[in-house]
Amino acid sequence: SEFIKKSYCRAAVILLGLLCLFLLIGFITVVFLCEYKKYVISMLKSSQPKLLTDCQGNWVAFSDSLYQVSLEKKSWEESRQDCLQKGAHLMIINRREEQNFVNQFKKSLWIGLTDSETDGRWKWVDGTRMTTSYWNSGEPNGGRSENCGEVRFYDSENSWNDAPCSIEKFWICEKRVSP
Ligand code: MMA
Ligand code: CA
Repeated sequence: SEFIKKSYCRAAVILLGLLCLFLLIGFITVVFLCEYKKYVISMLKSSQPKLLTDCQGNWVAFSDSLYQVSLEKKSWEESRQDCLQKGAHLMIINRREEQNFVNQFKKSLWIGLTDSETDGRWKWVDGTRMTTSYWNSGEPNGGRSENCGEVRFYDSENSWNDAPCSIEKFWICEKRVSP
């Protein structure tokens, strides 16, 4: 019976040992998963400001507005939509300084100018009529087939061209800052 007692004791010790081992493995797993979760959350948090600056980036300040030249090409209408989504609008050129500013990008760019409603009656995307213009010589020449305005002959102050609205081009958004 002394032998049986010893055997039970040994079995109990082994069982307890195994139980402890399983508990330890479980504990380590839980701690590891919790720490891993904390790590992932901290990574997400620390990368957020970077993402935000990237999303809001590429805006250039000039006078009372911010301007953003696109990184891809789209039709005039899709460009207009992109600016609206960003709380902005396709660039509206009211002053000579703005005209010289946009030419400095040395890029063909859609601006917020169209005569889609009535041929020859050029309007800005805010609904105002175009009064001062910077058409290149011979432009606008597209009649009913070129109803959207672009900056194209940027080496000349008079850089505007009328082009077919469906053509995919880079574009420039404008966000008015104050008044
Ligand atoms: C292209 C087109 C027109 C523009 C002329 C100027 C050939 O057509 O962009 O809109 O008026 O070039 O040469
Ligand atoms: Ca033209």
